[in-house]
Amino acid sequence: MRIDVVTLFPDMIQDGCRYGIPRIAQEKGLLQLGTWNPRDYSRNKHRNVDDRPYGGGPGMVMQVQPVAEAITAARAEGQGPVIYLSPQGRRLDQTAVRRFAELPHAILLAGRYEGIDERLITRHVDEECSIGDYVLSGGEPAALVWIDAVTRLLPGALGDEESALCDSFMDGLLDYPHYSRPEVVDDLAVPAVLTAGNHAEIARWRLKQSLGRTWRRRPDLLEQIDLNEEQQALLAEYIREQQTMESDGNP
Ligand code: 4GX
Repeated sequence: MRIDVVTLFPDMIQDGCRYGIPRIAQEKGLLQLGTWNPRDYSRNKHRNVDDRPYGGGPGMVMQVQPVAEAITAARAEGQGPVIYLSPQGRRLDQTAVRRFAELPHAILLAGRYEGIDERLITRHVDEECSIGDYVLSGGEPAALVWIDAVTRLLPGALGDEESALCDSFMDGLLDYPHYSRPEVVDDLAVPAVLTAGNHAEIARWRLKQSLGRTWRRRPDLLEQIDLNEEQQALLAEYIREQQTMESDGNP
């Protein structure tokens, strides 16, 4: 996959992709990363790329011409959509990440200042994408989130192909708890089922924990999926055990 990022801070993107999976994906040739700085396309002697908003008000707006030309330059690198990172976009979730990971090319537009001229969106942006309902000071951290989530799904990027299949969200559920050595930390022991070596029981326990945690912490996610009979039975078991603990007065 090739990803081109239009940004006033190309080093933020390049440096952020020098770690972890995005780094490994680049080293393996699975990810090609390019950055395009609108400032390089400014016709202003001070290399300005912003101007005051029509209608007044605080802050500055990114100008059409330098951003449009940076996008045009990035377009020469592939056929992918232009995706503008903004809180007005459709929320990024794992379903969208899987869809993006199938693209051979994408151009990410990371804005600064109070925003970009709306006509850039009208003419040059194919899709708006939000990483969550909060306001960043620029699109670059959102672009890095996008790149990280997408890159780890590129075939061969994780090394251990099973990891992505076992992900939290693979079945639309939260992750189960993980443990490693030592067997006891302070007064906290590893759940006995994980050390007993019955792999069917371990899988059953993990699925039950995933279901139970999703039920407790993210009931909105449970509403989006249809549980099969095994899953319904395991969740019922989890809820029953939960109620038993409450009436026992145990934590
Ligand atoms: N998920 N931001 C975009 C620039 C901007 C400012 C005002 C339009 C209007 C964000 C998010 C996000 C901050 C990126 C503002 N654009 N991006 N940037 N949440 O907060 O993606």
